[in-house]
Amino acid sequence: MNDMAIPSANERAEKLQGMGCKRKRVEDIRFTQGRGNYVDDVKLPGMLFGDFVRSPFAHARIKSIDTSRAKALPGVVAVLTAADLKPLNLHYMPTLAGDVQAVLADEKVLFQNQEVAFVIATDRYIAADAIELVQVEYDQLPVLVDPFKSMDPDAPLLREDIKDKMDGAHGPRKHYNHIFTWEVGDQTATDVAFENAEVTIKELITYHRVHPSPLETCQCLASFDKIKGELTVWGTFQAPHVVRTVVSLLSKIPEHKIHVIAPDIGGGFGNKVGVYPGYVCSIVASIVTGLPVKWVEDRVENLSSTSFARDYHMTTEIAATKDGRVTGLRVHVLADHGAFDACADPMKWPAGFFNIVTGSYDFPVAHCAVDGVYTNKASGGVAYRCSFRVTEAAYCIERAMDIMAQKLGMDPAEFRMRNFIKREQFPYHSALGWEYDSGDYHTAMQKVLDAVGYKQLREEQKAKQEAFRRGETRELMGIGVIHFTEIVGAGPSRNCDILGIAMFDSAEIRIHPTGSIIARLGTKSQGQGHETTYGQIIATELGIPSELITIEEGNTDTAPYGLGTYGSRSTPVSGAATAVAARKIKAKAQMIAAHLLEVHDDDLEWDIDRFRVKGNPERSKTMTEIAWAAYNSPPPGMEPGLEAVSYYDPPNMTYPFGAYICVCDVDVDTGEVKIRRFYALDDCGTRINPMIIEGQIHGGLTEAFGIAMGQEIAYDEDGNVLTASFQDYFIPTSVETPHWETDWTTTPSPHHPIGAKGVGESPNVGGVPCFSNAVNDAFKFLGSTHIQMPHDAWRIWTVAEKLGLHA
Ligand code: MCN
Ligand code: CUM
Repeated sequence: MNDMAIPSANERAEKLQGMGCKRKRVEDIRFTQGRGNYVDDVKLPGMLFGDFVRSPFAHARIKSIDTSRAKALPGVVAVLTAADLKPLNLHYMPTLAGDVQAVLADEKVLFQNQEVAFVIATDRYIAADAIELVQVEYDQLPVLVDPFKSMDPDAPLLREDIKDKMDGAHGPRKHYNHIFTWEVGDQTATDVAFENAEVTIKELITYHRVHPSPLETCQCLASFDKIKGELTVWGTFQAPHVVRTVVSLLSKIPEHKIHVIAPDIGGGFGNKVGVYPGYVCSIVASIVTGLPVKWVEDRVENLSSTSFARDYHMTTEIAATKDGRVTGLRVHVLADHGAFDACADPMKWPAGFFNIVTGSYDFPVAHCAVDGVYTNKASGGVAYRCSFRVTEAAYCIERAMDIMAQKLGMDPAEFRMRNFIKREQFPYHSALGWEYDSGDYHTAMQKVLDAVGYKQLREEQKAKQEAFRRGETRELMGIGVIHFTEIVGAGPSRNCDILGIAMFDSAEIRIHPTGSIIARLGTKSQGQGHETTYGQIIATELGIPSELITIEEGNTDTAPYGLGTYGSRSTPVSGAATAVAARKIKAKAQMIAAHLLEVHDDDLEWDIDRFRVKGNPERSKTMTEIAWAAYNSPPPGMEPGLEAVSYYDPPNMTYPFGAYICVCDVDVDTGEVKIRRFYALDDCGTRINPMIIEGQIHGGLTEAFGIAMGQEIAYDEDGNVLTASFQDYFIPTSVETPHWETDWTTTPSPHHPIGAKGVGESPNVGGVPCFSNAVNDAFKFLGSTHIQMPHDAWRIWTVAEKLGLHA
């Protein structure tokens, strides 16, 4: 080869558009032109439509269901009720949390808008008309809305189906409305720490009920081919392979005869992890009718019946010394799970990874207990950019650290700095059982404090407080400071499984003879940009330009088995599998190159996109040349082809972190909070695509803003859901959304092949406490310790009123 023909290293590296490049999102070419292919775009000949009859009551006995008028409507093909599903043993389905959930209400309903009957018609409008014709007679029962009353001796009995089952999926139940108690840490040592503490705080910190509300609702299309005995299901599934396995186990259809396809997904945010009655009913309806059956939720159904998030009531105590060292943490959580425990957690973790609640701080001892209870509300629990309850844990510890700093009379940033886990302590073993892989919290926090001019901000705040006291202004200034530690990337499979399915993940890479690539993964993008970023990992590992790499996900027939996308696990797990599979290919490529160059393998070195002979760099073979040879002239005795698959079981999770600061101004007369500045520094280890990371941060912060400042799934005392449309449920638009400033440090994960940690949920985990701390900080000098979220204008006005600021 002529060395004049070899472009410079820089030129070659740039051409790859590999890791670290702000490569534009390839999927956006179709999305921005309206050419995405979502479930509702899939249309099959003879397709029927299903729609649910739902309960108007939160708790009632079903006396009778009369479907005759609905069935008589022309175009109605069938109406399913629990009575039809019972003989198939499908009127209940297993939840991901070891409970069961009614597919169609059996004898009683347990929350408003619960599924009661499924109408199947030739047309979506006919189905909608027919549900009005199904007559259901109810006897109303006393409603249980307040989780603090769930375990009262005279509380209404909700789950008659399991009333005698006093041994739940996670140990003994204390009451008929109790689900589980989950405990971690050293209770005795923690009690001692509190007895000896110089200073303690205790506060009930509630993270209210919210909903992930992706723009595309949950939907599916089931098509059973009676001749072949094969079932194809298109659906909004964050974890398509899990759906296939579970459907096979429940339906007894052999797994190879089930094809699950998750096409483009219009946002998931955790809402599309769970299994919903709509999926089961469409599949049953297709098997019964022999025709394809589609089910598409509307907005009200999505907000009121599919998995909510949070609803954690966290009684939190910190023990500390007078000079501001934390000595113990004690948390008791009351978790409102609604009518069924349908939390999407790894099976052994009924409260997710809530035991990350010691956060970024070096607590010598801690104890945490969680009690899950039933109420007459929709089920669900873990969803919404949450990393399995890390959102709740981060909110809990970050509010509590502020409350303690206030009691100590210390600056909240300084108090955090004093208690951070130090860089040299990693890998760090937390009091509640985790091994944090890597971190450098002081550097991150200092960078943010310097960037925003923290000292000056505090001085300005002080001056404003004095001016407020003098009556010269009606505005209060708040500064929110937080530092979060995330835990993402489940497995390892020894700890983590879903319904017994171990949590690893996968990548398969195939290089074609001309040197272009198709790669398939076990994860499933819902907007995160996987088609762009996995290609970048492969480009850097294999020296083939990103534009020559197609990334495919979501078809269980072609993708290797994987557990899907949630808990920001794609990069930590499938990203690692991608690098490992690429390295397997590279090892074979090296042997081929050695053969072509007639040297020993060891005499070769990798150079961006080729192997070259050590000490003789003009002698080289590019990956493209090697690919051709792999098929057409492999070394004697070597199999042709150039491909590899990796099933990657991570040795540990990854622990991304970040330091955020929010500055706000509160108008005490209107209750309005203006976000003046929001500065977010994230560390997710090695960064694959800085632009996509920034997009993830912007999106997650916007959702955090929504949650902290107004979103709430609220119920009245009769269990009517009050916020089941976008008129009542706050979705920030560009008008309300603050300006975001982003920054980063890079602390690679030591156990991940490319050092990357997940990032998709970080901004929500850190964002919510940061907004809340800012609002709380504004009122602190007036003696307020903790204001519950959401911080919308009327609630803030009420706080000001109670503090006597309107006199
Ligand atoms: N990334 C990167 N470098 C890193 C880490 C991540 O460039 N060190 C990139 C990844 O390549 C990927 C994106 O950032 O393109 C997110 O990666 P990761 O953190 O691994 O998270 P997942 O891909 O597993 O996404 C899941 C996460 C979750 S759990 C929720 S909930 C959420 C989120 O992503 N839902 C989203 N972000 C979302 N973004 C959109 N647009 N839509 C959703 O539904
Ligand atoms: Cu918890 S929401 Mo995401 O894990 O799909």
